[in-house]
Amino acid sequence: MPSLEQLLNCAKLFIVIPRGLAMYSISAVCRLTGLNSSTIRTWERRYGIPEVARAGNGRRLYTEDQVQYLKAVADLVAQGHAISDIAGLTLPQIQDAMAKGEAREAEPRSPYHERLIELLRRNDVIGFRRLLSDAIAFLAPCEVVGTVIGPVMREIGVRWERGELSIFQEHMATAVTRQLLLTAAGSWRGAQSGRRLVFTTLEGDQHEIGILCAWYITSASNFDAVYLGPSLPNAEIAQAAKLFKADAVVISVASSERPQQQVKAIERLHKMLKGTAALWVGGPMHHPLHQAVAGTDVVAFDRFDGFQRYLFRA
Ligand code: B12
Repeated sequence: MPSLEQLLNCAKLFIVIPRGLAMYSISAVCRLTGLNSSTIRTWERRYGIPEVARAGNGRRLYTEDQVQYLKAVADLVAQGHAISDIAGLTLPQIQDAMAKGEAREAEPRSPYHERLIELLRRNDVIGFRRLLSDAIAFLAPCEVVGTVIGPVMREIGVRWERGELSIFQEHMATAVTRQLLLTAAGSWRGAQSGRRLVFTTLEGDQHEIGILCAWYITSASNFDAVYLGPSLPNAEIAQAAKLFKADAVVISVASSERPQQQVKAIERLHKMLKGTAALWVGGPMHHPLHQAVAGTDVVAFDRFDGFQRYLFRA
C-alpha cells in the first residue's frame, strides 16, 4: 500500500491541492523557513512545536499553517528572542508581537565574539580560554563584561536552544569564564576605603556569571567586594551582610521561569536588611523586579555600565 506521502506526491502531479491542505516534507520546510532540519527536530523534541503528522514511512509532514508558524518563530528568534519564551505563543500572538515591533535591538558584538563562539563550536577549550583571557587583559572590566562575556553567554543560550551547541559546551564556556573572572578579580588590590559590598544570587539560582561580572567590575573600584558564591538563602545573606558590615548587598536575578517568586524573595530580603545594608539588584530589563522595586530604596540595574556609573558616584 502506498504511503500517505507517496499519495500526496502523486496527487500533487494531477490535481491542484487547495491552499491549506498541502503538506510539506521537512526539507521543503527548511527551504521555506531558512531553518535547518536539526533545529526543527530539536524544537519539536524540547518544546513540542509543532505537533507534526507522520507519513506511513515515519517522515514528518507539515501543514501550510505549521510552515507559517515555524517561519514566524524563526524570524522572532533571529531578532534575539528566546525560543523558550516564544514556544508557548500561538501564530497570531507571534504576529502581534512582531507588528508591535517588540523585536529586540541587535546586541553590539565585540571583535572577539564570532571567534569565541567558533572556538567553542570546535570544542577548542584552550583556544577559548586564551582568547577570553586576552579580552580580559586588554579591555576595561566594564567593557569586557558588557561587550564580550554577556553577549557570548547569551548567544550560547540561543545556540543551545537551536540545538547547535550541546549542554557540555555551555558548561565548558561557563566554567572557563567563571574561573577567569575569579582569577582576574582576585588580582586587583582590595580597596582600603572601608566601604564594602557583598555579592550573591537568590537561593536556587545557579546563574553565576551576571553576579561575577558585577563583582569583577567592583573589584576595580574603591569598594571592598566580597563574593559569597551563588544560591544563598535570605537568612544567610542577611547574616553575611551584618558580619561583613556591608554597605550594600548586590544580587543578580537571572531570567527565570518563576519571576514572581524571585520578586517576593527580593522583597523579603529587603525587609531583612533594613537597618543593616542597602539592597542593589541586577537583572534583565523585562524582569518584573524593575517595576516591583520602583519607588522603594532598592536600586535596580539592567546593565553593567549603569552599575559602574552608580558605583563610581556612590
Ligand atoms: C549558563 C546558563 C546556565 C548555567 C549557569 C552556570 C553558572 N555557573 O552560571 C546552568 C547550566 C547551571 C543553567 C541552569 C539553568 N538554566 Co540557564 N542559562 C544559562 C545561559 C546560557 C547564560 C546565562 C549567563 O551567564 N548570562 C550572562 C549574563 C551576564 O547575562 P544576563 O544574565 O543576561 O545579564 C544581563 C542583565 O540581566 C544584567 N545583569 C544580570 N545580573 C546582573 C547583576 C548586576 C549587579 C547588574 C548591574 C546587572 C546584571 O546585566 C547583563 C547585561 O545586560 C542563559 C541564556 C541567556 N540568555 O542568558 C540560560 C538561561 C538563563 N537559563 C535558563 C533556564 C530555564 C535554566 C534552567 C531552569 C534549565 C533547567 N531546566 O534546568 C536551569 C536553572 C538552574 C538554577 N536553579 O538556577 C533560561 C531562563 C529562561 C526563562 N525565561 O525562564 C535561559 C534564558 C536559557 C533559555 N533561553 O532557556 N543555566
